[in-house]
Amino acid sequence: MGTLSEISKQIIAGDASSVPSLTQKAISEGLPARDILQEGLIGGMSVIGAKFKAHEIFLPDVLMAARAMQAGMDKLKPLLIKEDVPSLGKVVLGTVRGDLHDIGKNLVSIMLKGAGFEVIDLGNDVSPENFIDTALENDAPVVAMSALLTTTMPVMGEVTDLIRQRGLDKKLKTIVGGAPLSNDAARDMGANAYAYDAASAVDRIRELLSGG
Ligand code: B1M
Repeated sequence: MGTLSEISKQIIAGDASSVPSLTQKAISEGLPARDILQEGLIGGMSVIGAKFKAHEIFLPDVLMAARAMQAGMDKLKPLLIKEDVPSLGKVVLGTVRGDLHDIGKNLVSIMLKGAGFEVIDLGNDVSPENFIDTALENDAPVVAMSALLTTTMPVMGEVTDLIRQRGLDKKLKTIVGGAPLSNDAARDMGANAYAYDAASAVDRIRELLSGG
């Protein structure tokens, strides 16, 4: 079995002790970081999502897989983040109120930092006020929000509404992402941009800051 398949297998098994060493092995074999991420780590987590949906596994299994995935991402992080690049601008990032899913958000953070953005990561379960106040306090022009639940997605609309109510829509731009989102949903909730994955979040934020 190839190293990437082995990584997926151990994510599915929720083995946080073997995933870091396997990720290191894949790095040493010269495999590109993006392939390790996409085929190894995200590949395993997709299987977990499908099994959970089909009631073949339960929440503790998902949690163990999430820990294993995070452990692998920690190994990969130095390869995705370049040090000493001039800052392209500040981005306030978080998973919205009521939502504890943070793996995708952490990936967005890694990709943004890798591209040279300064990221103020508020973690998960972030209130609309916290997103906006943090952006203002830090003079950050972009609020980037992640949601993984259909029930928490509307909180993103609360943030865009509040930005407009406070007359901040010229100053603050919003970008949304996460599994239940789409271009249409993003437009309906008044967000300035939608990104399907972490890599395209970088491109969309670049466009937002260049006025695109
Ligand atoms: Co939960 N969960 N979960 N979960 N979980 C999902 C999301 C679910 C689809 C599973 C399923 O039923 N198949 C389902 C949601 C259904 C729905 O709303 N439609 C679900 C559910 C129901 C729940 C609970 C309600 C379960 C319960 O308690 N009964 C509960 C909710 C807790 C809460 O948040 N209040 C819950 C809990 C959990 C755990 C805590 C156990 C764990 C999260 C651990 C953690 O994050 N630290 C967990 C996990 C791991 C998942 C699945 C299996 C995997 C999510 C993940 O990390 N994927 C997920 C099923 C699935 O997605 N297939 C599921 C890997 C990650 C890299 O992908 O986060 O999608 P993702 O990020 C992607 C893109 O979406 C995008 O970029 C990334 C790729 O590059 N992206 C952005 C994300 N944010 C972005 C922001 C951007 C741009 C792109 O710009 C700002």
